[in-house]
Amino acid sequence: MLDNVVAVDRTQTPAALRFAPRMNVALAFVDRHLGEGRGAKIAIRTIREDVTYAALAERVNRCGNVLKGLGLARSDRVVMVVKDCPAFFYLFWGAIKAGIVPVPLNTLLRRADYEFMIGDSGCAALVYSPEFASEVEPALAGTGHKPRAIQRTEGAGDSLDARMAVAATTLDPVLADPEADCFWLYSSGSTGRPKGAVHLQRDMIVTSQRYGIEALGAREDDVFFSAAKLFFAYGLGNAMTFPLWVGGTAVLSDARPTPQHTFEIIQKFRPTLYFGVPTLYAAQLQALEKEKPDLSSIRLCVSAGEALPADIFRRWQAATGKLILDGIGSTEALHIFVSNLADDVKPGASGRVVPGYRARIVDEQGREAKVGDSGRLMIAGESMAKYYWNNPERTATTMVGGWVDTGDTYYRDADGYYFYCGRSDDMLKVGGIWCSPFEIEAKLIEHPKVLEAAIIGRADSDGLIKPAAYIVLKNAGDAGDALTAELQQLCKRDLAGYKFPRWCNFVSELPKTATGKIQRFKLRSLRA
Ligand code: 3UK
Repeated sequence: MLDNVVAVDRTQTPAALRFAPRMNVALAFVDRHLGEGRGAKIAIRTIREDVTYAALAERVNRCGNVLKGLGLARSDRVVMVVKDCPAFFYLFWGAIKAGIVPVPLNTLLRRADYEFMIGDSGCAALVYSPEFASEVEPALAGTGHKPRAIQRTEGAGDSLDARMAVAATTLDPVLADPEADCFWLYSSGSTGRPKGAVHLQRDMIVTSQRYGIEALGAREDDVFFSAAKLFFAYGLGNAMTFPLWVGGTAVLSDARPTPQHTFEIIQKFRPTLYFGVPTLYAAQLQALEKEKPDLSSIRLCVSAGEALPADIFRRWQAATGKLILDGIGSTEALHIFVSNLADDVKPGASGRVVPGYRARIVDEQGREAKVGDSGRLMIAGESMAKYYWNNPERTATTMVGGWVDTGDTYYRDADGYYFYCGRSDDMLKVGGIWCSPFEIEAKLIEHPKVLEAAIIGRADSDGLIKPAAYIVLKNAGDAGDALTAELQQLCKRDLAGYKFPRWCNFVSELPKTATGKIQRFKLRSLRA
């Protein structure tokens, strides 16, 4: 038993996981390392500091005590808008150890998004990095729900940092059922209204064991660097739960993951496992034409968030000699459930089912699709979110009889490889992050010259999807580059940075159904 939390029986394949009936998952990810002699080992590295496992465990306790001191109690939510830094770990695990539910939010969002999530979560506390004050503070002012406690992580005056410095260093774990609610992650829906996926105590153990160890082969001597940030389920696994599960080292950077910056981090910290998204691999490939960074520390690269085009896989292998393992994961599943493996790669495919998960492809009638026939990908396993907070309708349509509907269209070949064909809804993935067409359309029609707008995904020169707009103007004569720039500026001002339309096509009308619904699929079949 690892710290009275879980027993991993490796005599079976996949290894059998047996959870204690009363447990706290923070013990298995944080405190366990002290008992296993890793106190002096470095758990987290950043440009500013190294944090040992002993320091991590103590600061997690301090942080849990700060949250309790702020009046938070069992099952209260603490919303986190926190950059990739050690405080993210302290808050997340400190909350969990104290029985409080952490809810990390995407730090690239804007005030209207935060306003909704603060209200929807009914959070008792909100903690944010000072860098995000200009979006978070107006959101707080605008929402009807007022969290009891509001704290900046650091900076002058009252802060989490200052409170941690004077907090007690020990904390009794609040024990819970392995299937008790533990943390949430918000995921954007096709209507634009985000859904809080509620994850359970056991879920991070399942993903760390199934994908982290058994599929990826993560080990104690690995150094993990994820260009995808911690707020994203992908980054949370890559840069926090996997390293802490194997007793490895996580490298964190709060900077924007540009090619130059990621190369700098890789050269400075020499990670062995590197996690990116297709858009970044494409940008890095372009940068590699001019510079030759030393990437020799890396033994495997991973890609997820959106499909990795086979061409990027091949060019990366030619330029760096490294494999990129593409795998599909989701917020609901918490991490990757269909993946390529180091000794089993099929470029252009998402790979095969990760042991411990089950996948089905079903047709419109819910019948199993034949090999080669496309259908909806459904997934089951022990790390699935139990429900969406405050959203029984979406829970009922997405989580059906133990299966989670991914909303993706896939086919499977005779060898069990899964191939991505697109979304079953109109949602886009831009740089691996959800993007709702409705949200961009709603912003565009705020412009006084715009009558109607439709957003679809269009592949750029690397085969990666970006938003493209079809716009009907009140006065067709206004069309032109100046208006395109103005509309892009409007979106950049009010929406998360990756959501602006890269192309604006001015048209005289939009294809619609008899009931007036925009037929985005018809626009998708047009040529750019
Ligand atoms: C799409 C992919 C093709 C697909 C995620 C790894 O992306 C993650 O979670 P999200 O909830 O989005 C899930 C949706 O994204 N997708 C993700 N990976 C791939 N499509 N090929 C891929 N390799 O539409 C899926 O339904 O944001 C990824 C680990 C954890 C995650 N949460």
